[in-house]
Amino acid sequence: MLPHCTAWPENLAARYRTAGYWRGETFSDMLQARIEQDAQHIAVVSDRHRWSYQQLGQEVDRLARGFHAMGITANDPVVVQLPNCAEFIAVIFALFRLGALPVFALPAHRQFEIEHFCRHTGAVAYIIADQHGDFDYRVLARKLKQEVDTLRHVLVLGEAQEFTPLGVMPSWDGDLPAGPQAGEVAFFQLSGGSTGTPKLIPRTHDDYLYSVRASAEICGLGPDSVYLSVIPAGHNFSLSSPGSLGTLYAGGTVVMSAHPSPDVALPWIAREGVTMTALVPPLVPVWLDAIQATSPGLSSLKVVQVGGACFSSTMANRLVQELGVTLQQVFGMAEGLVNYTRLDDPLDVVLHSQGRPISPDDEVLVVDDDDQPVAAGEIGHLLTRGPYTIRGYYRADEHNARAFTADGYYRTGDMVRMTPEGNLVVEGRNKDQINRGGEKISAEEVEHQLLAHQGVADCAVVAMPDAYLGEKTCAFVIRRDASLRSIDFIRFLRERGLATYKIPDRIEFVSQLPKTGVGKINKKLLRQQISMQLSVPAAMAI
Ligand code: OOB
Repeated sequence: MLPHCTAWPENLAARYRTAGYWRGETFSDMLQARIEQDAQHIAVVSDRHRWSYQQLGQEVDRLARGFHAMGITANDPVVVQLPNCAEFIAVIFALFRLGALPVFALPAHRQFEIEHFCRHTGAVAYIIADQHGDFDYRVLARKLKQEVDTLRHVLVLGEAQEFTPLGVMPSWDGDLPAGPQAGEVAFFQLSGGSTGTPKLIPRTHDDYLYSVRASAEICGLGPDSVYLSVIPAGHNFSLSSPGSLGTLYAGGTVVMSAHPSPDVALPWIAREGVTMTALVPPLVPVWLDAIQATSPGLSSLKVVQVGGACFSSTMANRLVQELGVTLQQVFGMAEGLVNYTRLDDPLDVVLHSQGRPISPDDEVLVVDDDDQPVAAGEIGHLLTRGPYTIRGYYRADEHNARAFTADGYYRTGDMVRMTPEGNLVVEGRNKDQINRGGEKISAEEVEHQLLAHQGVADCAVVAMPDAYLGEKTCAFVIRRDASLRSIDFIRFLRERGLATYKIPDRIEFVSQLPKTGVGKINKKLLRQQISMQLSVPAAMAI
């Protein structure tokens, strides 16, 4: 395995192979098999492309040859930050072909995060779109090229300016080197994180493809499936649960929506006969309202998955009643474990639980603070290990010692209970994180950034309730100078290049921070304080 990654113990690896989970198949093998099966079937559709499996294969080959000609080779990390588009799929399969390692950045990441990914992995290339939304990624690339020594190439989808256009790559007519082995790391996912810097998650072809294949089976995907990808394509949910990779595995069609808003995403459903899509909870009421207003033709849509953050059973019920679709709740994590309600589960299970693991070999423990199993049905910490759950983050020995138990269970940081039927219900969290409608924010990371401002004497970042996103971010700040206002700190964080979704939604100035008995900041109290404050109408607040 790649250095600084933790392999599964050999006895378990052997068992996962014997059980048929790890089949020695790489992503390139998978695509090749689909091309041989039905070359003319449509594989990927987006604003500008409509590629059959054969055309996708040709595009992957063209890109792989271009990357190779540029000197990108096996185990070279490549930060990929593309919006949802057909090229995203072609780029990652081209990198997989060479054994280069995509790092799946989110379109919302900015200089702070991208620079960290580049430095931490020693990335040799950065692949972007020229612009997306109101952001010009070339400006960011220009700064990065100056800062990061290892970064040799910037490849741009669209107007490349001084960089290399993805559309016109150097060519290589010779043989390409042999591809990677299935046991090797294929790419890095990103952790939502609860520490100072986002952690990188190494996933192998073997382990990821198992989760992809099993997810496609659980979700009943086949060649007739048309999957609409609306949340960022590199996120574990839209990539593999079953996502675009699961759809390609099943020989179906992936439709890439450049934006999740209903005006962009909904027209695809009737146009392409979309059968399945995946949403984060805040999108559900927005879509439902838009559907009521415009009643687009949605008869093809059979399954809507919702996951990434807590989803209220009231909204779940509304979704089922108003759309007449099958809802599937998905509780997953980029580190591995993914739980699904099954398509034939009774409505009660679908509305009130987050489902059960993919694999019979997913080991799931619900434990107390001393890692002892709680009584059946009680709430506890969720620990897990299994055939597609990592054993360690990349280059993070110190953190790994805390994030995993001695016998290799990943501490998810989620508080759950298990129903008598074996379904998990997410009851809360014991990680220092804000889940802003599915976007995860490490409180510590934002605190570090705020503390870099000379005017901040101390601070604490916590979640506050929000009717639309579920949670938003509130920073309690002790400022050194009373003339400093919220906008000064927000501007400071923006200028440091922190992703917009991590910028606190609210800053409360305080003269001290409450402490626990052992002298740590009492975040529980701060969370209570801000939620009480928010529930009191402003005129009544003292
Ligand atoms: C997905 O992956 P990540 O890595 O962005 O976030 C994982 C964390 C979980 O540990 C949990 O805290 C939270 O997100 N979460 C949920 C949830 N699904 C994820 N909390 C409550 N209810 C749910 N249904 O978010 C992810 C990865 C694959 C599939 C789906 C989601």
